[in-house]
Amino acid sequence: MVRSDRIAEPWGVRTPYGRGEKWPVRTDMFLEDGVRAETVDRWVPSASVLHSNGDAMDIAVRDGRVVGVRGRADDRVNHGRLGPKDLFGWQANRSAQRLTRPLVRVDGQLVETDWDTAMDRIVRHSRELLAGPGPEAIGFYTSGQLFLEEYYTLGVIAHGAIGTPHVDGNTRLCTATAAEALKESFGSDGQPGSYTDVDHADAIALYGHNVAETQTVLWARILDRLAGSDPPALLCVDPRPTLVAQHATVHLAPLPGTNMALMNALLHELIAHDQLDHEYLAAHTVGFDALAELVASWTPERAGHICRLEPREIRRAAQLLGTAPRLLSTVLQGVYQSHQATAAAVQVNNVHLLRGMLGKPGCGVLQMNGQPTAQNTRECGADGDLPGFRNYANAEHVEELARLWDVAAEDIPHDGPPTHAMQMFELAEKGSLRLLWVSATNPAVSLPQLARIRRILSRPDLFLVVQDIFRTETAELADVVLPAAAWGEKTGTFTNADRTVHLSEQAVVPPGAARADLDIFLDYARRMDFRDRSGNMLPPWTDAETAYAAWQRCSAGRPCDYTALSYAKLRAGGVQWPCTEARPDGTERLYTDGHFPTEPDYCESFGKDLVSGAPVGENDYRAHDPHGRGIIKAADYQPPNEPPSAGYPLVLITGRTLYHFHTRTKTARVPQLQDAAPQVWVELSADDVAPAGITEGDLVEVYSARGAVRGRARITAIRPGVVFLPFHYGYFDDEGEHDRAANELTRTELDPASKQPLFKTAAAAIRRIEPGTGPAPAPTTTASKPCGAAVPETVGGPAALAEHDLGG
Ligand SMILES: Nc1nc2c(c(=O)[nH]1)N[C@H]1C(S)=C(S)[C@@H](COP(=O)(O)OP(=O)(O)OC[C@H]3O[C@@H](n4cnc5c(=O)[nH]c(N)nc54)[C@H](O)[C@@H]3O)O[C@H]1N2
Ligand SMILES: Nc1nc2c(c(=O)[nH]1)N[C@H]1C(S)=C(S)[C@@H](COP(=O)(O)OP(=O)(O)OC[C@H]3O[C@@H](n4cnc5c(=O)[nH]c(N)nc54)[C@H](O)[C@@H]3O)O[C@H]1N2
Ligand SMILES: [Mo]
Repeated sequence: MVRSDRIAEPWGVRTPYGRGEKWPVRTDMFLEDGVRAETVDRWVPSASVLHSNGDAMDIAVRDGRVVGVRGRADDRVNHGRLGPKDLFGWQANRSAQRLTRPLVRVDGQLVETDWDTAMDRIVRHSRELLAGPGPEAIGFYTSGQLFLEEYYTLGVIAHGAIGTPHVDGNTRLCTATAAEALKESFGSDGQPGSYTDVDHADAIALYGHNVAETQTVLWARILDRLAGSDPPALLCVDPRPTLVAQHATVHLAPLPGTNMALMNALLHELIAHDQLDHEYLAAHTVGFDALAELVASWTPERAGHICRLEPREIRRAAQLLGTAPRLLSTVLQGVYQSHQATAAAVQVNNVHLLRGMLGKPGCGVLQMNGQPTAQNTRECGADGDLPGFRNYANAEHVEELARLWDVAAEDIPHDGPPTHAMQMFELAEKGSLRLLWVSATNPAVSLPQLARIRRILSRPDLFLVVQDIFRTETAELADVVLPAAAWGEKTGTFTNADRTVHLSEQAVVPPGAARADLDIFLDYARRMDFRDRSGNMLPPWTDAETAYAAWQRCSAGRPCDYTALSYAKLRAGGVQWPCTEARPDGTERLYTDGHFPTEPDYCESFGKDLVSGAPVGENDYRAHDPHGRGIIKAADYQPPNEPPSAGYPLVLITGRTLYHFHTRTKTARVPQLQDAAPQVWVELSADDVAPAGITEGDLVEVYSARGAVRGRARITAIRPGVVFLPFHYGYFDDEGEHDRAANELTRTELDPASKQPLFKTAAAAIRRIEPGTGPAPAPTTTASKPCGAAVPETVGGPAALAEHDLGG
């Protein structure tokens, strides 16, 4: 056992390996002071819920309390490794600020109450609305952080029992574009690739994906390849100097919002140099000619002018993509939350279709997820889509669900695309959505244009239910607050970004009267007395394992088939879906035979126009039946709708830092993590601060047409003309001030196809408020690394010492 400061060294020690070798084991562990592995009572299998990587771990329990975590050496995802949030994050569960009793609003104040009182209020309101305006007055806004069993239960309640079309997850803000891009190209959601592609790749291209900070263990895997023999070449497309950029063979820092121009130029180059797999194209794809025609004029010169990149750098990037024998690509928020999100994400799929690089070791596409359980929100229909990747526009798919749930097909809303999150807020703004039930998400900090969101959530005619583990900014606006059990206090499964399913079992009891989200949803269904056509309770299940069994039946025959994946099997470690009798050990890579789920009777979606977002009709789709081939879809570049201007000369982007998770309800309550990034900061380039006389640590104001945020300036190697704000800082621990949440500045604009908000392209300006008294409170170990000024290194000290064991 060796100990190291995992705040100072977030990725831990290197364990180099060569191409095609097995990634060595390194078991990481962090236990509370005074506890040793030998003195732990029980180890309970689970996986991380602070990102999408699915790092498997055992929860250490002593005297009925969580006292630490240890990575699982035998799990396919992490081979024992854990990141800083995995190692330290569990401490939030034990915070004295956990919600322990339901709250209801009485005379304007939230007061503690019992479950009967709180649930009765919700039931009374639901009944009134169902009897009056009807199901469409009720909406559910959920998460990417609950468990599969909870989403499926919520999905059945919303789609099957109530029959409202208004159900979505915060996955709309997160990976709606990933899902849409996979449907557009391959006919269904579902990640083609696998993390093991990192072990085989000759080149890895990362588009708007700061993997070093957002999936630290996946980055450790890449770092270990880079340290071994035959390291892969890296292409990084990101306007910030992330660690990925620093390790890249080619780093392109395009002007935010111009991904589509760049992608078309890269495709142009592949075609111009005939770096194509003609056999694969002919046998397994449709749509090549239209793409070739569209990108013909997209020379590196033309794109370079728009992206403000050197044409020769674009050529180098294309050369890297075009010559790699095995190419792995990853895509995340720099694409999904930027202008032309779906269109650009689809072009990454196109690179792989053109080069025939799918379904083979080292040749994956990872249209990444962000949240730990976002895949399940999508699979189970809690994002509005129908469960099991069923197609709302396919009558037989709707019938199939109606049979499974024993309800009438016409009672399952399927007239058009599901209501997306921002549309639900708009309906509430207009007064037609009257009950909004928010579970495991904090929209008062995470949605764009917060002043508007606060107004909507505060409307007297909106009955707001908030189900959370803490009293968040959103909870403060609620009519009823329900205290939920957290990870470690309840049982359920979830699926990471490479389709690996983990079981997370209850390790300890929840605090006070807090209850598992599953139990809360089922309690609501019972109190509402929802019934199926035969008069049985709907949903009929009673606990996590029976909910899971029902889900297995729902998934049967669909791309995300879980039928042979029992809890018992999952206790041994993560397994990738589909997992069926024919494939009892799961499936490492999809589409190994070049066959895609694009048949009209089977596909999840008939697709959309990438530019307008208009759905393609069934007849149109059938007329161009792809017959199981991959669909190459082209799109032209369009300039962003809010380009920099004289008044707002900078492009504002927002995102994450390594040490915090989202709105910090958990990570602000973990000393090691909070101390590493205690306050908001503003990342600026030296070129942009010089005229304003701003230096490191000065208090500056960033303002847009929507609002203003104040923070300390951090001067970095970010591309000139761009300002970056971390979006983590709400106001629950900041005396109610509204001047530090990035979303005060962002716009309500959505990608036309995925309806994902564009958190990464707005115009802004800066001004200096007052001189600083020291450096900005930003980490030095990450993309916020300072350039120029002498700033003390970010360290965690003795409290952040964690152990690792290379023994295996
Ligand atoms: N530490 C930590 N890890 C997390 C999370 C967290 O909160 N903290 N959240 C999890 C979740 S839910 C998610 S969705 C993921 C997100 O993970 P990432 O997508 O990796 O994180 P972001 O910081 O949102 O954005 C990534 C990068 O996009 C770049 N970018 C901005 N605009 C553009 C553009 O127009 N084009 C290009 N090419 N790049 C651009 C930014 O500079 C930024 O470095 O992280 C997951 N992991
Ligand atoms: N400007 C800007 N805005 C963004 C982004 C960005 O990059 N820039 N990224 C977007 C993305 S990708 C995402 S994913 C969202 C995230 O936005 P949110 O979902 O709002 O962020 P979280 O802080 O993760 O909120 C999750 C909530 O669930 C609670 N919770 C945790 N576990 C449980 C549980 O088991 N049960 C219940 N009931 N509650 C639980 C937490 O306490 C917390 O309040 O933000 C989006 N907003
Ligand atoms: Mo996300």
